[in-house]
Amino acid sequence: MSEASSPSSAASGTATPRVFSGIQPTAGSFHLGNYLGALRQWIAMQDTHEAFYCVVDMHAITVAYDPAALRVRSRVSAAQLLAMGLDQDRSTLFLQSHVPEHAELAWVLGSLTGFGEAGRMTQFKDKSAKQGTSGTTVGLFTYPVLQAADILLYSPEPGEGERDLRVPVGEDQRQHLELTRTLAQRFNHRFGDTFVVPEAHIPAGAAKITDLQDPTAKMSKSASSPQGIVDVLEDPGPMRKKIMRAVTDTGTDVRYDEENKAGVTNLLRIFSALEGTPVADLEGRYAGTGYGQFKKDLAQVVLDTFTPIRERTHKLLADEQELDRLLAQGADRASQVAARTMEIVRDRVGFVGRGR
Ligand code: ATP
Ligand code: LTN
Repeated sequence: MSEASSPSSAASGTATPRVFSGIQPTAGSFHLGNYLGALRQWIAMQDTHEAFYCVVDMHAITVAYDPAALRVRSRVSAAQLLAMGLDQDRSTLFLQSHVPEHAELAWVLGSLTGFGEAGRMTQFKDKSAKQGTSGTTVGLFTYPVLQAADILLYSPEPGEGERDLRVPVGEDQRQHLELTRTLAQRFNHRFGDTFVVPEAHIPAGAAKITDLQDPTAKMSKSASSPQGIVDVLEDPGPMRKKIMRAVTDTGTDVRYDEENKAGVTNLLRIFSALEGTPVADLEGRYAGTGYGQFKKDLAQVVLDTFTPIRERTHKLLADEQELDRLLAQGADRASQVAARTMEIVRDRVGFVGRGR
């Protein structure tokens, strides 16, 4: 029988459905794909869930990077999330490296992960191909195990109320979420019921926003060309230009057709998600007007969404001390949950408790 009981449901002691998600601070700004695929869901879910959101700086060091840039980007990432509406009073936002239990649980889960199983992760295959053999690190290989640890540390308590752990992410993270679920089940099977098996929360319409210049590829911080990506923090002029110059297709009708009209379809998805208007209504509104008016209006909708976020981000960054104070507050709250989970995990896997 275990010496410790189960992880408590956060500091409050109540059983509320939990949400956990993370994002890497790998660029100077988040982009439209991040916003629609994941971050907008983060904001909405803080009102219905007990929410933990993490800027995963430890994941960001698995590829070549510059330490000074990482420090800047971690703060810029946190500031953007707050500017988008994350509220430290309604959710918990923190930096991964402030809570060392993430690395500790990753070690335990890594010892339950098959080498071949980790080798099948498509994101690893893509990223290692880009880095080349000499640039591919063991950290990049075990990246999904650290991601599993991020999530499972915030697993709510067994046997008490609703045990629900949701992870809002874009479509590209589905395979990592599957691995996380497998590892939770494997741990539970081997050591007794400890972790909730988490559910991916993938938005229906906007799970994959594509590159404005190559509408068959994902809009991506690392892979898209500057013209293909709309940054949240981008100035209005270039932002408008990029949308006006987005690749469309031959023909003139604004019609949703993934196969033959990938460019227009991507723009329709963006428009629909940002304005909250069904795609069919947009098709009706722009019937016969051509692409020009459609893109002009879309550019305005994008600007209206991101301008206030950009302005708030700059304000937050102007007071670094206050931003760091908010992040310390988040780390304190996350640490309480993470420490409790690790206490149970250490016990279950057979480590001797430290005497007092
Ligand atoms: P990288 O190119 O460095 O892998 P990225 O641009 O793909 O970065 P991530 O940091 O990997 O962005 O993703 C952050 C979140 O945004 C994830 O939940 C991911 O699923 C989501 N996301 C990223 N790109 C898109 C996209 N084009 N459409 C929808 N969601 C996306
Ligand atoms: N791998 C993810 C980022 C990430 C994450 C997480 C997402 C790290 N840890 C935990 C959800 C939950 C990505 O590349 N977007």
